[in-house]
This record gives sequence, C-alpha cells and structure tokens, in this order.
Amino acid sequence: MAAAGAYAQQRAVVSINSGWQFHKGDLQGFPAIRDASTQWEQVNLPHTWNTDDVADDSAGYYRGPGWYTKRVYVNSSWHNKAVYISFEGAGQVAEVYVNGRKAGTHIGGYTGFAFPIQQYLSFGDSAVTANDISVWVDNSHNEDIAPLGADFTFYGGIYRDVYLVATDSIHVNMDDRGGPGVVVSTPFVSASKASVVVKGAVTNPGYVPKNISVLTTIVDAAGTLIDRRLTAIQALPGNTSFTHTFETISSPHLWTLDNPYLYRVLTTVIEDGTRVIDQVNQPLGFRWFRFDANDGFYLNGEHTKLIGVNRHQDYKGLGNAVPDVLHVKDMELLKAMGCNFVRIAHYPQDPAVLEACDRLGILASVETPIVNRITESAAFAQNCKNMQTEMIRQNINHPSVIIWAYMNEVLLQPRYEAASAERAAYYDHVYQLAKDLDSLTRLEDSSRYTMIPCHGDFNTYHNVAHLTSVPQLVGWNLYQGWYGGEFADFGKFLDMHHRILPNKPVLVTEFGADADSRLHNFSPERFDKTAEYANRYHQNYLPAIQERDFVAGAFIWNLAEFNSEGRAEATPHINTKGLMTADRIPKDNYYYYQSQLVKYPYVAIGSQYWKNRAGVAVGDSALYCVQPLEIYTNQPEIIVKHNGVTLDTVAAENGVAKVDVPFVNGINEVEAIAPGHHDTTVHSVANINFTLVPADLKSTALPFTELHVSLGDKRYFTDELTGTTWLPERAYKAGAWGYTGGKVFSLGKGSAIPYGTNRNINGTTLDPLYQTQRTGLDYFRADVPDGVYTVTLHFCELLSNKEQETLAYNLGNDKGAKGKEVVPGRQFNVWVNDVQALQGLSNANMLQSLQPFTTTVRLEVYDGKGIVINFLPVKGESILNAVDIVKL
Ligand code: GCB
Ligand code: CA
Repeated sequence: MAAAGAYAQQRAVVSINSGWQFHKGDLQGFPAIRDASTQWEQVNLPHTWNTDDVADDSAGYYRGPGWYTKRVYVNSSWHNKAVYISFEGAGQVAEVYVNGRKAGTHIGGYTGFAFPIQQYLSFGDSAVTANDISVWVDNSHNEDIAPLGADFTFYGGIYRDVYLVATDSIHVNMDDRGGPGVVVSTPFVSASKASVVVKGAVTNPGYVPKNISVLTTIVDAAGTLIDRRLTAIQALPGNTSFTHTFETISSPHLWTLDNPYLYRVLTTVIEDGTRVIDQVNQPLGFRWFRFDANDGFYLNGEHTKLIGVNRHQDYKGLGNAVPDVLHVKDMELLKAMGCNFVRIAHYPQDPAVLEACDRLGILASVETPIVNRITESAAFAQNCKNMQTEMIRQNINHPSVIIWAYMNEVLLQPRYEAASAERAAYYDHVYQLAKDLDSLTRLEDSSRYTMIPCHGDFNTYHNVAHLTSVPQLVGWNLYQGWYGGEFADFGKFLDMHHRILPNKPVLVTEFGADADSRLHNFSPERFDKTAEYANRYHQNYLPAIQERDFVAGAFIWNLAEFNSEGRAEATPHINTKGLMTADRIPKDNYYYYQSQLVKYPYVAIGSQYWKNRAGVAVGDSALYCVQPLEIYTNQPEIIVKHNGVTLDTVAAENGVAKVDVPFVNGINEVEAIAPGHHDTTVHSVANINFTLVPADLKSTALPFTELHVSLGDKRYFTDELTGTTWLPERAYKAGAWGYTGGKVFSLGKGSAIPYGTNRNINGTTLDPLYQTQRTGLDYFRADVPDGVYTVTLHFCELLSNKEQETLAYNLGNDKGAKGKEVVPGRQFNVWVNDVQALQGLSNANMLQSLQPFTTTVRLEVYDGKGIVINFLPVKGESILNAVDIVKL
C-alpha cells in the first residue's frame, strides 16, 4: 500500500539561491533596523566575496563579516508544516535570521547545517507570503575555529546551495547535525548475501503522542522493491527512534569500482495507515573492504591499489563558489584519468562530490580542517568535535566513503619554542585532541577507518607526539625531491614506516611538485617550477608506489591548481601542483597517470597545451631546432610522425616514449601512433607553432623576425595569451646574440630556488620573467640584419632597499665606512646603439622594488652594426630581466 503512495508524497526541498542582496561589512542593528541608505549588491548563490581579492597583487584578502538578505515568498500552505532552512556550507561562522529573529548560529566553514524556522515565518491568506531571511557570515580569523592557517584560501560567504525544506510537522529527524536523520549500514556483506540496518528517528514537535508507522523500503537501481520493513510506533513529543534490520539480502549486486551499483533506502512516515507524510531517501551500496599493513587494501576481497588525487573545492575565477556541475565534472575527470580514490582535503566539500563518487565508483576519505596547528582551548576542541560529528552524520550513507580523517600535518607549525616544556605540553594537548576525535569517530561510525595525514617528520609524529598510535591508518604527505632531498628518499621513507610500524597500514596522503605550464626546461632542476621537473618527479614516484605492496594507496597533490592567497613564487596566489590548471586544462602528469592507470590502449603527447614554442636553429644554415617531446603510453612502442613524415619509432620506458623533434619554423604537426591501433583512441596529435630563431641572425634562408630572451634564466617562458616565448639566456657569440658580463641573480645557497627570486612581482602576471635577471652585465648584443626594430627592455628591482644596503657592504661597494649612512641602490644608463634609452635608471625613480619597469625603443639598424645594448653603471650594478627584439 504505502510503497506506491511513497512516490506521491515527498518533502519539499527547494533551493533559494537566486536574488540575494549582499553587503560586505557589518551593519549596525541589522536586520531589526534596515537603513535605506545601505548599499546592497545583487548576487546569486553560491557566492563568495573573495573571488577578486585573492587573485590581485595586494597582500591579504577580506576576512570579516558580510550580510546577505533575501525576501522569500513562502507557500502559505506550509503554515502547519515543519519548515527548515538548510545550508550546504557558509564560510565560516553564520547567523541566520528570519523576519529579524535569530534562528541559529553555525560555526565552521565546511559542513552543512539546518535550522527550523517555522516559528519565525509569517503566513497570510494569499498563496505565498513574504518573509525576510538575513544571514550574517564572517570569515575572520578565529583562534577557536579550525583551520587556523593552511596553504589554501579561507573564502567567506554563502558559497554553497541553500534550500528550504518543508515537511509534515511529524517527520524524519531534521535536527541531526545537518545529516539526513537516517543511518544506513551494512554490518555484513559478501558476494552471496548482505545485511542492512537502518536507524533513524521521527520527530514530533507537538505535545501529544502520535501513532504512526515507519516504512523502510530497499529498492534496486531500477526502483524494484527488494525488501521492506513496516513498524507501528508511537511518536512521542521530541524524537522517537526506530531500527529496521534486513538480515539477508541475497546475492546483492555489489558496489565496485567498475560497476558502482546503487540501491536506495526509502524511509517513509505514514499516518493513519495509508497517508505518506514524509519521506527521505538515501543511497545504499554493498561493498566490503579492509586495510592490511602488509598487503595494502582490499575491496570486496580483491586486492586494490588505491591511486588517487587530493581535491580542493575552488575553480578559476569563481573562488570556492562553484556550481554542482563543476564539482561533478572534477570527479568525472578523476575517474577518466583512471584513479579510484579521492582524498577530499582538507575539509568536507559540497554534497555533490560524494554523490558523484557513489555514482562513478570512486572511493573517498573525508577530513575536518584541523591544519598545521591547534589552539589549546576548550572552545577549539569543541568546535573540532562538532565538525567531526557533522562530517560523519552528513556523509555516513555514502558507500564511497571508507576513511574519516582529521588533523592534516598538525605538527607543521607547533606553538612555543622547540624543546621547551610548553612545547611538550602542547604536543600532549594535540595527542589528547587526536584521541578524542578518534574515539568520537569510531563511536559514530565503526565501519570506516580513521586516519591522520602527517607531514614527513616521522620522528615528531611517532616518537615525540605519539600521533601514529592514534588512528587506524597513518597517512604521510611526502615531498622528497621537491621541498628537499631526492626522489629516492621517498621510497626510503615508506620502507622506514613499514619497518618501524609493521602493523600500521600506510597511505601516501600527498605527493606532488609545482609546474607552471608557462615554464619549460629540458634539463630541469629541483624547484624550478617547470613542467619537465614535475614530470620527472611523478615518473619517479609512481613506480616507487606501485612496487611497494604495503603502501595501500597514494594520492597526488592536487587534482587541479588552487588558490592559496599567500603564496608567491612563479604564479603568485596559486599552488601549481595540480594535474590540471585552475580551469581544468590537463597538464602532462594528468596524461602520464592516465596512460598508466587506464586499461585500454593509450597514447598522449606531453605538453600539448604548450602551443607556442621557440628555439635556435641547430647550425648556421639549418632550418630546424631539435627539442625533446615526451609521449605517455601503455603501449610498448610509438611511431612518431612530424608534418606527415615518419620520424622515428621509439620504445616506451616506464610509460614514457621520448623523441627528439626537429621543429621547423611555423606549424609543426606531431602525431604519435601506437602500432596496431590505428583508431582514434590510440593516436595523439599536437600542433605546435614554433618560432625558429636563426643561429646566424643574418641568415637569408631564415630571415630574422623576433627574439625574446629571459635573462638570468635557464627556462623557456611562454605567454600563451600573446604567443610569445622567451628563450633562456646565453652568452654572446659573434653573428648570434646574448649577454656579455655579469652574473645570474640568485638568492644564494640557502634559497629554495636554483636562481631568481621567489617573491611576488606586483602588477604583472609574467612573474617568472621579472623574477630572474642578470646583474652587472656590460652588453646585450644581437647581430641582426639592417632594418627597423623595436627593442623592449624589462627590468625589475629584486632587492629591497635594506637588502641592497647589505649587498653594498658585502661587496665592499659602499662609499662610506661602516656605521656611516649608505645610500642604497643602483643607477645606470642604457644605450641602444646610438639611442640613449635610459638615463640614470635607479631605485630613486622607475626601479621600484618588485615592480616591473619596461620601456621600448624604436630604432633603425644600419651599416650591418646589429643591435648593441650597452649598460653603463653609475652606482651599483646594472640589471636586465628580459629583452624583446622585433623586426618591423
Ligand atoms: C602539504 C599540505 C598542503 C599543501 C602542500 C603543498 O603538505 O598538506 O596543504 O598545499 O603540502 O603544496 O605544499
Ligand atoms: Ca551544491
């Protein structure tokens, strides 16, 4: 009887994302007092107030309060219903008001919450009644709310969907910390049979007990009834719980990675034997799994290496206010890459993410945002526990979830002085909080594993703070060969874990290397941010992961580039460890992993996105330049064609086939074909526009057109917007081009980067060009043919006044004795042939610290003199960051 009716009567869940008014900042007396002069901006949800200020070059972003308000027209027939307002998330504290009265407060930027608002709503005679909903949201730093600090941006705003929920006054519990009010578990699952337990509560807000029935129905993916339980219960005022047990579901259709079969559990509240008054539906997947300290991981009894990625929730140009469709697309991209796991880091994300994982067959871990450090306050601990509980209650029914985690790299930024008594007490405090969170988690849900993702300081986690003893799984975030050390140290670290903690299953919760898609170097160095270095990193890591059975899983940091406002380096405000750019354009390692993880024949040419390249011809009369290409494949060998002609057949090693391509000027079509698979899935084509610079600039076979050079740099830098590629610098040779004199700017031995500076260059996105420079050079020369040219000179002062002062002392260049005032800075003149381009360029005028200064000179080159750019220091050293020479 009720099963049929079940589909007719559901609760109304209706989004109210459109047409909000937003005010950045606080408003005195609002919402009780509405000042007509208040400036409001019309916005739709999801919304964050930080989309722009996290990307600009002013340090910091708005962290403070903001107000949202909206007139909602509520269905008047809801007057005798239970009405809730439900938020998927708001960053990070939210207070909700309905018609000026406070409905509730929520703390924490990454979990959902729902408040009953029935009592504050007004209902009139017409079909709908106007009600005002106002929300105060605040993303200020708060020492009592995690995260306290981290390598990502703490966006503010109502950045996820908001719904009104209307249901019968007697309904499935809506006050379950934002959770569905029904917990579906599978205490036993095998291929032949499974059991299901469904627990929940029915809420009766009145004073009079009510006789009702609760029906639990399990339907398969096609909606066919599998089994059901009906219980008559007396719903007492408040909550009355119920449990429905299904001892045997025979031959369950298992939820697997390849076939993530989903059943659904419908919980229906029935009045008077037939009338459906509320219904909730939840996913159900039959799978079992276990972690083993020696063998890794098993899903449904099958040994499965977990290879996945971490994922942040933001997107280029949108901040974290991302529509569901893009959350889902990310999971599809992850699945298409061949991954079977996502570490949802460092905080719970939009409900759409785990729904997609359930549907696509992706396993997941979710964690609360306790990152880098804690506060030793009761309020901090309580907020952490609340977040942990909310995370679990809200996501417990997803078959994709197998791990609940907490505390990412929590010992990275400990408080107090090293080795002090306070430090020791602090570590105790962290340990205690970990214990509390771990037992809370196991109490809430004993069917998943607990995990702490640690940074690579084994000793502190294991011997000092004893955190490795707390969770069931230990995760390590490992960056050997990136932040320090060598690739080989990665495997050694894992072996050490296995030796010292032979009974503790281990996962590599993070590993990765930055790659700025604009930077390339065929002899890459650690931390140079080139694609080629990141490629070596991943090509070393994947085999080390695969060859260790005890490593249950490893998760790349990160699926996509993400905003981290405080970062500088080559791409300020962005962490470029993503396998894709922030707008999800695949970088090389997306293809590399895909080639190694998918089961069908695969081939992809590396650096496909690098469409505009440049290089110097191999010899004076040569009309080509040889540059290497990587091809990612799971096939043994690859045929490479260049502009339609077969170039070579190359064997793949560790999934990579390398080929040297003789690039010609203009378009180069490169095609990689796996022999025996001449269909579209197994060939890959890249069209590369190459600017060939003649070796002899006066060559008639290849007339000179343009030359762009990044001084003090070993990398190629391409701005795809203009199609310009700057070549790495070289020393001048007669007939060609280059610098004479000077040296590469470097921060010296202690620096993380091999050359240049790591600092943000203000007011440009071409940071790498300005971060590198040659200092103290005498000339830059180019023996170009006669004609009309523009010569553009790029400068940037990379030192602060203070640093220049120190430098002057160290070089012994200071005019005065120590103790006397030294006027810091440099001053120099620049001549381009017989044109005085710059007179007295100095820190006192255009050369401001960390700001680009560019000037273009137009000149006639005659009598075969070529271009000679002469740097004449008046004080300190001359500098040059980049030069462009273009023949008109
Ligand atoms: C880590 C952190 C993560 C950072 C990452 C990095 O270990 O857990 O939040 O973004 O390293 O890129 O440095
Ligand atoms: Ca959403």
